[in-house]
Amino acid sequence: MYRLHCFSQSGNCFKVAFALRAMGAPWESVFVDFMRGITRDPAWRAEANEMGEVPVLDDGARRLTQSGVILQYLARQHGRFGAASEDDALQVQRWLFFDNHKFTSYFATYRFMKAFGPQAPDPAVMAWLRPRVEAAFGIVERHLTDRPYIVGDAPTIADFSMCGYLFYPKEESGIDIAAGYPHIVSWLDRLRRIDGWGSPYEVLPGAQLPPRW
Ligand SMILES: N[C@@H](CCC(=O)N[C@@H](CS)C(=O)NCC(=O)O)C(=O)O
Repeated sequence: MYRLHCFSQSGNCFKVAFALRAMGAPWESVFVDFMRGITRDPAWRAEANEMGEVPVLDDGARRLTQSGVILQYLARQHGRFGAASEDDALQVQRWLFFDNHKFTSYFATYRFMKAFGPQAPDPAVMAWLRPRVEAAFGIVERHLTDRPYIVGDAPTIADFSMCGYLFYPKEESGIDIAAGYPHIVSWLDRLRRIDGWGSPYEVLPGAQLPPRW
């Protein structure tokens, strides 16, 4: 039984939860009260993750963090959603890095400030971030023009990683993906059809909160 330390607003946690469900792996959630600041508590950091981040996955005595590492571990353990060849494995890794640096990262930051930040977002910061979000989305939109999944002809952990924040309500980010990125929308429809898909607020623990700003 895996234990996933997580909370519902976290698309990084959703990446792992979706993969666990799609792989049919037994898991339970450990609710992390992120919104009340538990991950900034030195005791939590000492016990759970010195980086102050979720997801954290326990597999028995083994504790892993970083969604990209966890996804690669699960793909290896279960022989599912990995790559079909060595070249594809390199491509999966390439997209995981891009996702962590730019695609998830800029969008998740933008959404967090818009929906859950402690104060109203600074317009100058949002104006700086928005074109970076759009540039990353443009790259993925073009990539998906003539292929069904991020790598190869079947879903891989690269898809689980990159879709992590894209099933949340558009009001949270204020960015309407459906309006601007048709190939991303079709890809998300394909991912919704994978056995085990569920919406993040059904799959992860913790109440849905209305966007604050
Ligand atoms: N690259 C990390 C990012 C994890 C991450 O940023 N998680 C957020 C919650 S969604 C977090 O814990 N942030 C706390 C912080 O950045 O201090 C991953 O993919 O696991």
